[in-house]
Amino acid sequence: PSKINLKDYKKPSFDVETIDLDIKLFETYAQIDSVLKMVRQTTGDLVLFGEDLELLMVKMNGSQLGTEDYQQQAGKLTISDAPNEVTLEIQVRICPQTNTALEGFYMAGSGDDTMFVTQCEPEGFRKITFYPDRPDVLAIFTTRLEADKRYPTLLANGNLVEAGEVTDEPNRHYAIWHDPTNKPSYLFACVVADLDVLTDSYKTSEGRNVLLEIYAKSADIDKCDVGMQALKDAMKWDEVNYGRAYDLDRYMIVAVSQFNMGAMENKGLNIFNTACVLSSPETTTDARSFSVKAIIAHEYFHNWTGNRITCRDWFQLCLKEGFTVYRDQSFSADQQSSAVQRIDDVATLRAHQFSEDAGPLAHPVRPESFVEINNFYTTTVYEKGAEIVRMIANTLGQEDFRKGTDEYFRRYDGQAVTVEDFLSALSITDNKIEDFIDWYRQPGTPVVSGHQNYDSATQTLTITLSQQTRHVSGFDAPKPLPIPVATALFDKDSGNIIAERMLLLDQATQTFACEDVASEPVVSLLRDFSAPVQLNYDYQDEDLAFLLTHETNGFNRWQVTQMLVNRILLQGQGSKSSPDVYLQALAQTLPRLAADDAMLAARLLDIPSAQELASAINKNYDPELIKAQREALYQQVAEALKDQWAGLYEQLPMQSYEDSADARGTRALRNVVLDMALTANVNGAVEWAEQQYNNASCMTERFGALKAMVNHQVTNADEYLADFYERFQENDLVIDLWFSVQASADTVSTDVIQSLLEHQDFDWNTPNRVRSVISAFSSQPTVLWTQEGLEIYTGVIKKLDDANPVLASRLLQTLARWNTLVEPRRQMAHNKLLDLQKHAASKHVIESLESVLKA
Ligand code: HT7
Ligand code: ZN
Repeated sequence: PSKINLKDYKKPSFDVETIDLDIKLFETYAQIDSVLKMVRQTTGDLVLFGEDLELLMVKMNGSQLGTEDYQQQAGKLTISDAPNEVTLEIQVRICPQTNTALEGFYMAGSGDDTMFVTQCEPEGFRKITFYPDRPDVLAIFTTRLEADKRYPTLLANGNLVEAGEVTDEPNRHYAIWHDPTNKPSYLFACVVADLDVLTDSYKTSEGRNVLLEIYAKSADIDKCDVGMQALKDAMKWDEVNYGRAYDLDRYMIVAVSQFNMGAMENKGLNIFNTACVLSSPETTTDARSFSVKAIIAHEYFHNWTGNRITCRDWFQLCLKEGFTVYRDQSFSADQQSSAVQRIDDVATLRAHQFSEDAGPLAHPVRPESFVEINNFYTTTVYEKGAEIVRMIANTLGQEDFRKGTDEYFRRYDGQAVTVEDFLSALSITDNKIEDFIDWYRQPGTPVVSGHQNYDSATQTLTITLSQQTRHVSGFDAPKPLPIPVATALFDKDSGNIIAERMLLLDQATQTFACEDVASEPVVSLLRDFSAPVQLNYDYQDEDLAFLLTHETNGFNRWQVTQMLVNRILLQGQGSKSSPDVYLQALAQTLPRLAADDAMLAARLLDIPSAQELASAINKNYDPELIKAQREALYQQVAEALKDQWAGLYEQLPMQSYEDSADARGTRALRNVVLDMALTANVNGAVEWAEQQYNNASCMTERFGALKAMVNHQVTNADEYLADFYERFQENDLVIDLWFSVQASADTVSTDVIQSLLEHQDFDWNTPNRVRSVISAFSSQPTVLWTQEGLEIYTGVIKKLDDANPVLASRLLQTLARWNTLVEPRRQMAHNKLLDLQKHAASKHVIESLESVLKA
């Protein structure tokens, strides 16, 4: 497969002014007729992309073209010497009924329960018809949909213009939709289905009355209220915080159970994975429900950051994704404790992005080349991309950042632009942020090391910081990046902050002097995680314990516990700390915090995941050792605080369900306490779990109890699993939880995984179900990295490679860190990957394997 390079970007020779699409869906195929009005922009051939299409007819300016009039090869249809104004009429046939890749136009569901939906980002539109399917070609779309009346719901982007019966065909009907906004083809969407709808409305700050609709299967329509409220909250939030109002009269969301990712921001017609839009207390955990709200907001925010201002090419993906993730994180921070939001965002970044950046899949936030763009919807593009926007926003300050974003929207509305355009608009008040471009270009996580020196004679504290980024092969030698390090000095006696500063580390090594410091303070660095870096500061354990008690901001307190835990757990990797200081500090902090902020208290008991710990180990990573150390520390915490669990559990009684931050905090902490109590064998803890399961008012309580019982292998765990299955067997999303709690159990074996894969409810065509077993299983490295574990895992990739390459390739990326394993696991993994390479078929899997194997 051939590589595409950022440096080779060329403007398209033709623009499309309008496209009229006529999509007729029949029993076994669909026929697509399109009319494209195109105008020449520059010299060159007229190029259309098309994949898996049966071309029936093509006419140019009224004349039918023969095969001698165009070339068709490698997914392109090329017409040389086309006139400057062209009307193309194209007729193709496609087969959505057999499209298992879930890209383009595909059928979801089976038997009598089917629906048809599209997924066009990034390059799915070319599987619907021939088209200049690239994000810098913007056009006005009119879409006619025609289908059997068995599918009453016919939706496309924009406004409904007309609907009715098809003449002489009593069982068929049609609808015509017109989207007045210029959009790239990746934002096209249509739906042919039989769905119910939840309706609401929103009046924008500009006075527009917007009809809001969430479409779902009738059995799920009662789970759409949370999403609807989140949509209205997001609309309001974007008006208040960015001055952005919605621009169409209708905003539709459709829930579909077979979907490769979370959701898609198609103009005026978002399509959502059911897991990311449906929510009800009885069936959805608090964590999931919170992420439903965040994803609804994320897709809504794309209307401005992505749809109205889009990407010039797919290398600029972070332009829309990084900024939109930053926006959804800020929205979520306004919906709950901002400290907890930051904790969760940073924990995700550290667990996934740091590990990606440390391995063979490391790439810049703006990649410079790719074979298959689907392989670059990564945590680096999304989450590290968001961190860069956050650093820029903090560097500019709230007011200037707002001026900059206003300028961005003013200057580029309706255009397809680049990261440089974004930075130039943001620089309107001050060009100090232009150096941040290097963050987009350079892969690898910088390591910031430092120490301090206090001179009592001059009352001066000097902090020396240096930065180092590993040289990722294939890229230029790394250069120093601008790293904002938010810093506070704490007086050791009073515990108060005596000075706060934002240090800008933009050279390899720098010294910062703080004057008039009466005695040596404890320095708190990288507060609120002011940059996506690893921090290695010369702390004593006692300094960290001090900060755990005195830090004013919840995020920073959590960060300190994580540093302590990492020092304890990564002893073999050169750090040395005893758990005593950590345990003492926890024992002191927890009781008060549990009463003040239960959610934060729950987070303070976090022990980094095996995956996060592994990301810091570059050689001889022994999954058994890390697991044993994690478990030992968990056990130590549970036992050190053993006397507190019963009291705490009682302090957090089960009450009737409420969706408030306090209630969610109580539920989160209660689940952690329950697990700790089971770990420490506290008397009666098994009964607490049983009662919590039986009397649960919501899924967070019920699932928390089930998970704890399964992980601790309590005697009746199997009965509870059976009960859970029975209660919820009609609900696919809950059955996903049932699969995942077993597949991710601390005690899971490959036999269990095998039997889950053979279960009657396992379904290879539903990514949620595949992930509920396979991704859950990959969270247990001691089982994954074995002969049998790898056999299963790579077997799944082989099986999906042809049917759903996007999913196969994403699952494969989880194996990227094989090269850091201790022998013989490393060799075993290497052999399995080489074997997979012999069978690899899709360019998605071929490209990912090539990168993974170059480790
Ligand atoms: N912009 C979307 C990214 C996306 C996607 C979504 C669903 C299925 C396949 C997809 N490929 C790419 C989602 C987002 O970031 O909002
Ligand atoms: Zn997005």
